[in-house]
Amino acid sequence: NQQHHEAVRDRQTDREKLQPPPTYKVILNNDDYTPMDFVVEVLIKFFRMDQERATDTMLAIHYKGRAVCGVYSAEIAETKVMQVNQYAREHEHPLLCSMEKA
Ligand code: TYC
Repeated sequence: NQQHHEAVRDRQTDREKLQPPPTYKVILNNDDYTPMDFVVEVLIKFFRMDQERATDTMLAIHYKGRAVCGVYSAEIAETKVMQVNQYAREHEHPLLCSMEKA
């Protein structure tokens, strides 16, 4: 019957429907060439940080290799990664932004 077909078509289980949507950490990775000032600019422009927090985060990446810059839904995280990587390429810097499940 109709209800059976709806249940078969909608493969998301009742248990899954109760879970909050997954979130993703958006990460900036260190490299040897991207200027520090450019990384600070990126953190302000794309991650809505103020100058002080952006500077602290840039230095954490520089000394530790990477840092989480924000945690977002899948769609927002994917958009941040694409926008930051495009902005870095446009300015001919090797800066790499990536994401992983939170
Ligand atoms: N390591 C870079 C330098 O010394 C600075 C840098 C910081 C690069 C953070 C990337 O995500 C980064 N110029």
